[in-house]
Amino acid sequence: MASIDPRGFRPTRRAFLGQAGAAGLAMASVPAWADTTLKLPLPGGPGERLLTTDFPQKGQMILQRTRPPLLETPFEVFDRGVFTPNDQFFVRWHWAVIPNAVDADKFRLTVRGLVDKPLSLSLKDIVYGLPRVELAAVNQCSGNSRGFFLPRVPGGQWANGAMGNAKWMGVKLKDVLNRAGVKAGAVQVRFNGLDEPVVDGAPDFMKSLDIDHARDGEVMIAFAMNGQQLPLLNGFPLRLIVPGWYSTYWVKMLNDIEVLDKPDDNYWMKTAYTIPDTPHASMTPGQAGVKMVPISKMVPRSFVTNLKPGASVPAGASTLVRGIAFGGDTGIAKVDFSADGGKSWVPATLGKDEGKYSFRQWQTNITLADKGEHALMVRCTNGDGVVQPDAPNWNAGAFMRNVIETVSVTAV
Ligand SMILES: Nc1nc2c(c(=O)[nH]1)N[C@H]1C(S)=C(S)[C@@H](COP(=O)(O)O)O[C@H]1N2
Ligand SMILES: [Mo]
Repeated sequence: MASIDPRGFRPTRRAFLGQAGAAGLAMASVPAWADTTLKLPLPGGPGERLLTTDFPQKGQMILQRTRPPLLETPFEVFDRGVFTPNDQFFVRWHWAVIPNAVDADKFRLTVRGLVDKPLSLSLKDIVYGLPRVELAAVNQCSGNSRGFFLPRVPGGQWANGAMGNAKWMGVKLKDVLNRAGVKAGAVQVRFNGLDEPVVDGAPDFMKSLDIDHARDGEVMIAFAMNGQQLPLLNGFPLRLIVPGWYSTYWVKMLNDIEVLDKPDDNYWMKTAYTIPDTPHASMTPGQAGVKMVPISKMVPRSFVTNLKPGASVPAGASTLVRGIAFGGDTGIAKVDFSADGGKSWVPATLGKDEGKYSFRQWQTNITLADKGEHALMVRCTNGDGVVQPDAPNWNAGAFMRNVIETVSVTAV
C-alpha cells in the first residue's frame, strides 16, 4: 500500500460528481445477481455463499443481501495486506433509501443544537478549511462473525469478513465542534446521514457519542480512505470515524451533527446495538433480567489468513503461518500461536506497527511432524493486557463475537 501525502489529496468537483454519478447509474440498474458461489460453511449452514461483482465501485464481494446492501469481504483479501482495498471493503446499511448520487457542490454538513453558531459547511470548507489528519483504523461491524454463534441468532449472517482496515483521512470532529462553539450543558453529539427509512415512522439511523468522546481529538470526519474518496457505499462524501469503537457509530454520508443537552434515547442508541453488561458481553440463551448497555469499544481478535480450514500442509517440513490481529481499542501487545490445539504456545513475529487502531500482521513457522489433523490456534493480547477468551461468548444480538480462533489442517 502506497503511503499517502495528505497535502497531495486534491478532490475535484469533477471527481466527486463523476464518481457519484457513475455509482448512481449502476445502482439504478438491474438488481445485483450473484456471479458465482464461495464455500463458506457456517454451523448448520448455509455451506455456500453467493459472490457478486455487480455493486458500484466494488470488486468481488460476498452477497448477504441486495437491498439495503450487505456485502462481506472474502476472507482471503485479509491475507494480501494489512489495509483492506476500498473495492473489497465490506458494506452494511440498515435502510434501503440511500442516495444514488451526491452532488459535491450542493452537499452541506450542518452543525446545530447546543452551539453558539450553527454551521452549514460545504465539502470545500471541510477539505480545505481545516487541518487534515490521517489514521489507520479497523472498521468492524458489531455483528461481525454472527454466523458462528451457536445457538444461531437472526440478523446478517456474517462470517469473519464484516471488518476492514483503512487509512482514513479527514478533519477532527473536535475542530468542527469548536468552530460552532459548543455551549455549556452539552451532553452528547448526535450524527445523522443522508439515508432514510423505507417506511414512514420507522426510526432514521442516528448514533450519538458523549461530548468528551466527540471532542477527544481522535474522532474524525473522514473524506478519504486509503488515499481515495470514499466509495458511495462506504459513505461518500463524509463519514464519522470512531477509532477503537464498533462501526455502528461510524455514521456514513454524514450530513447532520446535533449537540444535545441530554442523552440520546433514539431507537438506535437505546434499543438496538445493546449488549449484556457482563464479561465478554456474554449471557446464556434465554437468560432473563440481564442489564443491557450500548455497545462501545472493540476487543482484541486475531485470525490465520493464509490457511483455510481443511487445508493440507506437508508433514515434517516447515510451513509459514500468517495472519492479522487487532487490539480493539488499543494496540497489540503480543500474538501467540499453538500448533497443538492450545497445549503449548509460542510468540509469533509481529509485522509493521501502523498504529494502535490498525490491523497488525503476524507470522510464524511451524513443523507438523505427524501426519493427520492438527488444530492451529491463534491468540492475541492487547496493550491493556486484554486477552481473547478460550470459549466463544454468546448474546441475543450476536454482537462482539470473540474467541481464540482454531483452524484445523491436515499434515500429509
Ligand atoms: N448512515 C449510515 N451510517 C452507517 C450505517 C447506516 O445504516 N447508515 N450502518 C452502520 C453500521 S452498523 C456499520 S457495520 C457500518 C458499515 O460501514 P461500511 O459499510 O463502510 O463497511 O456503517 C455504519 N454507519
Ligand atoms: Mo454494523
